[in-house]
Amino acid sequence: MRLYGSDTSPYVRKARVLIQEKGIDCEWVLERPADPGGRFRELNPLGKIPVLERDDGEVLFDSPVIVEYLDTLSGDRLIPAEGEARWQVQKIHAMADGMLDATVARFIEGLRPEDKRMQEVMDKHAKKIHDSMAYAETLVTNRACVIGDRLSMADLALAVALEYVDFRYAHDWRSNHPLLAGWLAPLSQRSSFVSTQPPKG
Ligand SMILES: N[C@@H](CCC(=O)N[C@@H](CS)C(=O)NCC(=O)O)C(=O)O
Repeated sequence: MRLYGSDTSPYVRKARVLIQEKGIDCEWVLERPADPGGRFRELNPLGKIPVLERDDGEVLFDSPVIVEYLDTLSGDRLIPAEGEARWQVQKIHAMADGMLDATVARFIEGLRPEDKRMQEVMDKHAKKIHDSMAYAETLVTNRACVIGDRLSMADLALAVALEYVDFRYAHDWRSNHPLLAGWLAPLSQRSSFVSTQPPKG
């Protein structure tokens, strides 16, 4: 089984973190959308990463689909199969993905020449990020896990999103969200996070 994607994509990182957390046998193939060609383009008509190529030849894409499939392959489920916990975990997973979408969009707008850059667009995306952080701050009060008392995809996705904000929209969010900062710190030390950090520079 192979996972195609770059070392900077947070959507790819979600899958790589889950693969490590669950000890799944899956090869990571480094492919970047900025480079020409790439097997992922042959496999995904949307031309996006991550893409998962299974040993039976089937292909899966879009990170929520990939991580849910991988989660079924071994050990305890990080996305509960049923019950209220499933909906709560998937809600936070979706919010974290929305934070990623907003951070990517804000970053891309910021790359435009200054005279073409629209500040209101950047502010709109920044507000989504800040409001989601404030929402998450209410969930981590005195708790190690976002949903229930076990590590779940909600924790992994939210931690990936917060670290992606540090990567592409570096600013001091920790002063305004001290509980969230305290919750993230030990997760960032897990080997699944340390070994999938985006490259510096
Ligand atoms: N909803 C998708 C988003 C994936 C995505 O936007 N990936 C970016 C890299 S971070 C990409 O492949 N961009 C290239 C393109 O859109 O052409 C997912 O969760 O997998």
